[in-house]
Amino acid sequence: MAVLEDLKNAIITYKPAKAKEYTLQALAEGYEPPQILSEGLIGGMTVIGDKFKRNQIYVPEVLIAAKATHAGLDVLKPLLSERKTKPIGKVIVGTVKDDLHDIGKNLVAMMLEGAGFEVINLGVNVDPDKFIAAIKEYEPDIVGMSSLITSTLHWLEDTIKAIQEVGLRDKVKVMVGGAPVTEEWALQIGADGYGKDATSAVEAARKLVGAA
Ligand code: B1M
Repeated sequence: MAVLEDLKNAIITYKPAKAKEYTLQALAEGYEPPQILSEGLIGGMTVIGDKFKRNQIYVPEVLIAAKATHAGLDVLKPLLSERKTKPIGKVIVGTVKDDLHDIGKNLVAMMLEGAGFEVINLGVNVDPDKFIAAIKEYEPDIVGMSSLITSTLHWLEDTIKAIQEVGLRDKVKVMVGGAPVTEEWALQIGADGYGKDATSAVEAARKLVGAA
């Protein structure tokens, strides 16, 4: 467990190179990628989140911690997304307009890939038109949207409405998530699925494609 503690500390102490090194070391010591992810990377980012909330650290520090988290994620990504069979469904994911948070959304994307989905990641600050263009281009089974700040929550609803207005709503299932999103809100805005975290996002997606 020492290496996972070192990994967590590399994030808390803003050291991207060390985060990469300890992720590789944890793999070499035989830890499974999901455990490295949850105990090392998410563990570190949770501490950073608490400090940010209490104004003990500010945006620049959070950005370096996020960079450290991504350094570890880059190592784990190919392992988490290894797919041995035909995809069980196609998902496009994106963080909604005006929202730049992508760590959680990227985790969800990786876990979905690991569960056998083909994932098209549209990135951050994705406006409704971009979601619509991607639905037309990729014809996914599911559109997954992430919102991390209360001020961007409305874009979840606005994007669903926009998809409806262009007549594509019955062609795709919509799944939403992100820290301020609740299941109740998801239902209220007409989403088909909701994930509290990456694991429940995978469960929800499997249900939506009838694979659960
Ligand atoms: Co910002 N930020 N941030 N931030 N940031 C929060 C979200 C905040 C809660 C911090 C706080 O004040 N307490 C707060 C929002 C408050 C609110 O809405 N009421 C906040 C704020 C205010 C802001 C700015 C406005 C700050 C400013 O500039 N003054 C600004 C906004 C920028 C913008 O988006 N336009 C801002 C900026 C940033 C950074 C750029 C510095 C950085 C983002 C870097 C990046 O993502 N590349 C950042 C970060 C890192 C955070 C915190 C510290 C951590 C977020 C995170 O990565 N968590 C966050 C505080 C916190 O969460 N405690 C905070 C770890 C991640 C694994 O969890 O993202 O929740 P999460 O994802 C989970 C679930 O939510 C779920 O599964 C994931 C994995 O388990 N999930 C889904 C996510 N998407 C899903 C989709 C699904 C299903 C499940 O289906 C499709």
